[in-house]
Amino acid sequence: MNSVQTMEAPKAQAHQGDYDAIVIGAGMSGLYLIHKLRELGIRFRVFDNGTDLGGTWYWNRYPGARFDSESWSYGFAFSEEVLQEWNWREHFSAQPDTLAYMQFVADKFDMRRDIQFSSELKAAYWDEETRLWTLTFDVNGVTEEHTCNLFIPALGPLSAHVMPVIEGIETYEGPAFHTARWPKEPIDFSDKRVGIIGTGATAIQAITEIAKTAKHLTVLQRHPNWAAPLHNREITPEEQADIKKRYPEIYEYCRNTATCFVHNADPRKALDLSPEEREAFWEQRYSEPGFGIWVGNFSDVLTDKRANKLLSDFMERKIRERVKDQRIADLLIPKNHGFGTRRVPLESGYFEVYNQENVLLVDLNATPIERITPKGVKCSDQEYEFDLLVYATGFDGVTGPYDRIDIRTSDGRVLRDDWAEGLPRTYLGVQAEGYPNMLMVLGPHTARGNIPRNSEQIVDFVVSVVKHMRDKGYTRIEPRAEKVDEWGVHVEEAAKPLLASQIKSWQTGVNRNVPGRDVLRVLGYNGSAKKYRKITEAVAAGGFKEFVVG
Ligand code: NA7
Repeated sequence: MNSVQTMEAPKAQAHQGDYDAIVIGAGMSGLYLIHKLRELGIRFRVFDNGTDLGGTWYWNRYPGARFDSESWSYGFAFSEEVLQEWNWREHFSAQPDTLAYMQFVADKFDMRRDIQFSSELKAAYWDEETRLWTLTFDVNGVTEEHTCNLFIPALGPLSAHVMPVIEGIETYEGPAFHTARWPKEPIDFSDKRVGIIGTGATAIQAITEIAKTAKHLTVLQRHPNWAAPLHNREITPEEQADIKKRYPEIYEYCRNTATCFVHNADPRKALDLSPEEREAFWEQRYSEPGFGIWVGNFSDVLTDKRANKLLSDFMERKIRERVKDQRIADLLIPKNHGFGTRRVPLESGYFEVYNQENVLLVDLNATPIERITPKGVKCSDQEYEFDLLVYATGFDGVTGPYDRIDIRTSDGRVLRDDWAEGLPRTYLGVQAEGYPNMLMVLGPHTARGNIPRNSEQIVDFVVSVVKHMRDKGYTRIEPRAEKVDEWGVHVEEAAKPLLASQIKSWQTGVNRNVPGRDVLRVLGYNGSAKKYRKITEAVAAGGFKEFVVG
């Protein structure tokens, strides 16, 4: 008996189940899990509701969809061969290239043989007696059940897309698509009057692209978002060679930043500097690619209202410089949040779109939508007719994908009820209190930023848990109650300094189209990705004493 075994729960006779582990989701996290679980040699299977792999990059194929993280910081780090063989075309890869990359990796390692597609998880039931999860899938209209000891949802924080709640939405007669359910065939906009609802990160990409060719584009805006230039361009052969040489260095750097991006905060405070010094720094950041203007800014701009106001004023001036009609510029300047307190969309000519003759911005605060009609959208002043209607209305973030599955236990717990209000109760965001053997990847209360880097940390931890259980012959794991309490307090404390914690967005769990989702919640871990990794590594090194196993 070693010290870990003294913490065992009473042993029960576990049943075998169809699999040792079932993974839900064949996105970046799911594919990395395939690689790692194969190494363990356990019996596992991945299920995904798409007809192919890709997750976010499979579903979000709307025009203009692309990375806001540097391509070369986003990919899988686990295979030196892939790193050397794959050539990213652009510094910020477009969706088709990213999907092609994921297919390349899947093909190279023959990953599809471990995945069952077109399988939507509807319910998951934990039976304490057998120590098995029974997962119920809808497979092209047919119900299928599979049992497993370990249930590993890798659902992605932004996979539950949300349609707006607008009267008459079902009456629209033309083609209409949510951006996360965009058709696979290309659409010709040149003969179309297009309407788009929403002005978040997705819409900002889609609007910029659609406006290039649309006969006419009407943007229906409720609230504007701040956006900063992406500065994308093709990767030169010299840069390609340099990137390939520096991969280990790049990934190591990312792993040690707060958000796993190649940008890190400048330790100086905006408020300690002269206006000239601040301005020069912000001009520099504004002219550089990527998220530097957001997460590579002065250390106080995301935590101190006065510093944030100065930065927001700078960004406002930029919008005013780029938009000719100052009445339109007024409408494009956010009034309900400061720069960086929501996920910052990166843009490639977004503001200039509003200088085009074929684009109209409708302010829904002045003229709210009354209903959707067979021909288009009726606002309080007039009806707009469209040949195509685009819903860029976002997601029920982080907990939404879990809420859509009927997850319950033989003790009578139901996850969506447990998480209906307040703070989801988790340990490290990997296990939800009361749900043994469910190991979440990128669940609530995990660090987020550059998603593959974040998920890599979590998958490494989850797989270390699985390995520990396999090595010791355990069939049940759940976190100790006091550890759940401690993690909840820590997560709340970590969120306090951030101005973003007070701003309504998907990141704070707010979605006005989802009943009950109008209250601010802490859904991420804001104590830095580096700290999160150190904590999980310490838990693993200490023999998982924070969990009750048996
Ligand atoms: P977001 O950022 O949640 O944006 C959704 C947008 O849809 C936002 O502008 C909303 O306006 C708008 N919206 C939603 N419902 C309505 C109705 N009923 N009427 C008018 N406008 C509406 O989602 P995205 O997909 O853009 O981005 C999500 C993440 O994906 C992004 O952060 C990246 O990480 C990738 P509102 O602000 O609520 O007034």
